[in-house]
Amino acid sequence: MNPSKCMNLSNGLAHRSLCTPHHRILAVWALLLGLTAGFLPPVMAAEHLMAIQEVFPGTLVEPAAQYVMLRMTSSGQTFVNGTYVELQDATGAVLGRFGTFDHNVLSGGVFGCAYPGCPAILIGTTAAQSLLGFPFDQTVDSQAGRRSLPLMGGRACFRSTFSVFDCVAWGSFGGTNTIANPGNLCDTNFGAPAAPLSPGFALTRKQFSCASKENSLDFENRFPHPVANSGMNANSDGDQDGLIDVLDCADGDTAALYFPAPISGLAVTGPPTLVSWEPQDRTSGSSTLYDVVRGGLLDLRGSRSYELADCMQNDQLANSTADPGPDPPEGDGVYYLARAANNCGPGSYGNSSLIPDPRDFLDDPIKTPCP
Ligand SMILES: [Ca+2]
Ligand SMILES: [Ca+2]
Ligand SMILES: [Ca+2]
Repeated sequence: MNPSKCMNLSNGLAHRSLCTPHHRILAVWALLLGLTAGFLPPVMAAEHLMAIQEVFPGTLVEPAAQYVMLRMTSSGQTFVNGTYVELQDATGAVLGRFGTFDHNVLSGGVFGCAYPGCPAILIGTTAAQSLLGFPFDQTVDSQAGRRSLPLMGGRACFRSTFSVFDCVAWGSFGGTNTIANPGNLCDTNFGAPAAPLSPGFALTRKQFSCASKENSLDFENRFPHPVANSGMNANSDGDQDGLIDVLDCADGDTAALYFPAPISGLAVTGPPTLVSWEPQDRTSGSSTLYDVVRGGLLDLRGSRSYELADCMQNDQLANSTADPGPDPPEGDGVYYLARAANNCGPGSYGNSSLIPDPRDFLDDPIKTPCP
């Protein structure tokens, strides 16, 4: 027995134990542990070396299809059970949780891996899982107190009960974008907020530096590219227009992206009368065009249908149009409805709560005033 080995132990009890005749068995265990340690990452049972990589608020058509993708920045960050994504509103007040992990993940990656070469972890809604078409690592729908991502301004932080590991703020967030109790040795000041969340896009990390984090420089809105911990994904993009096949309405046409959504933000200003709406070319592609129909309110009230509507603009490129027509007579008014179309076909003028829906006439490919 080597007395010097005994002296290295600080605990007297352990000292006696190691210096008993069992020391040879203990020495074999130590040898095994030493060998094993050579094949495993230096940090075991960890979750703190993680960065938020994508924040996806859903699409114009499916706003409930939301996910957050985390990315390990070192190997072995698999012990996520109990960790969660916390959400704050634009003032920095805690809204609740986007979701909580109720289990660990399997893949810790290759020893020595670094961002973005280590495994991802995907947490989101079943609507997002269905939209993307492959299993997420954690679905969150039924979790108590869950909140959706605040679109215009907010902050998401990946954290455990006592430590915060990474945050991204966006849009109009005006709260404090720092953390007090970092769970790693990375930058604790995340700087200015990134761009607002935008339906159809994932707020995507384009660079990672543990020592220097700046949300406004590190993130931008790109089309989503989610990956699960196993590496499973649906990220093939046949026409290379940036929108993956499962979301692309035409996989062989770079001028068409998402199928057109119902128009939002329809407004009338004037005089002179100008009708405008939210453009969809960023989400539906360069082939996006708009139809605008116009009719009289007294006609609409009398007939309870849109069959007297006129086509005011057909297949127009701009997201606004002037109405040079005369003002309606006193006691009457003018209504406008618009839809988007792209190379995949026309979208809808929208739906009312009535059955049958009077707008079905406008959406009918044969009867519609602006074919
Ligand atoms: Ca595509
Ligand atoms: Ca396409
Ligand atoms: Ca048309």
